[in-house]
Amino acid sequence: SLNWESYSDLPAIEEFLAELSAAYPNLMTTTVVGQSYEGNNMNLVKISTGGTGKKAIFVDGGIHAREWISPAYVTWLIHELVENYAAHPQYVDNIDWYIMPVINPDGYRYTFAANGDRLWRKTRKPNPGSPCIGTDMNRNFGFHWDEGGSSDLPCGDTYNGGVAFSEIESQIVRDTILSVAPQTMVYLTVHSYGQYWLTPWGYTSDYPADYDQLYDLAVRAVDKLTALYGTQYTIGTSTNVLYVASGGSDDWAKGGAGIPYSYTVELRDTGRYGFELPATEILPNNAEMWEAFKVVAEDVMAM
Ligand code: 0X9
Ligand code: ZN
Repeated sequence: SLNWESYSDLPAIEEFLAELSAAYPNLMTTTVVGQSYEGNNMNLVKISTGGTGKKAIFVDGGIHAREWISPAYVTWLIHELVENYAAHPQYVDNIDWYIMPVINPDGYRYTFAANGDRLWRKTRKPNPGSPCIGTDMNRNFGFHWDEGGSSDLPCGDTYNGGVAFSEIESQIVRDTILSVAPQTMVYLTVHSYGQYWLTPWGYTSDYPADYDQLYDLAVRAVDKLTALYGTQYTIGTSTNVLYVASGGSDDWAKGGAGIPYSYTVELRDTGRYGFELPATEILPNNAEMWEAFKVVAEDVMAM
């Protein structure tokens, strides 16, 4: 198992998923839903006690390679739901969880490689006619794609890919979400850093028609998070509290896939260490974020 006292590379995460699904076959299934550009597995974890017609929560992590605390939290979430199932069975008995811990596996591997780049963000597919590699998957989703806050230049760190869903990894996430969208009430995409709980939209400063509901759940979730250690999170639409950025997976999950509650969570910290968050903060980060996720799960159980 992982210990969350240090950051885990991609092979360690895959070994963790394989071991846990083998040990708890009645709770957890790991499926390879496709391969990345470089041939790494795109893993989908389903945590469920079976049955039909249950509401679902979809969680992904690692869309931005350098945001190591994201897979560290998402893998810990899997551990908490499965290995601590008996402490709170209601969260798995009543909800199907679909979790993709590392949706940009090529980039994630590159941030761990000796000849790589710790601060790499994008995918690793070469761009024809350019010396620069990679696309920002969080500018590559096809809802109001390329309507601001993304780069049309392959060398940009927020390169939108030239066309929506140019990246195989974005396509696989899109198709995986669509396959479970009818039952899915909440989409949570886990990033760092900044301590934000963000709602759509990221492509416009307009508010979604149901913003009051999105905001209400976010406030109650963040209240519980803050109650644990006092960590503050800022809540609001991506455009209004952060910046315009179109082509995000959160906007597409809501506007394209029709998932009503879609959030981007930006984990610790607020910039002291940024993407290079010390590993000693993994467990406290995870404990406080779990407080928020429980509020979300309780709401889904009542939907
Ligand atoms: O810019 C991003 O993709 C996210 N911030 S990060 O520092 N992790 O890169 C924020 C995305 C918010 N959602 C949308 N703009 N749709
Ligand atoms: Zn990010």
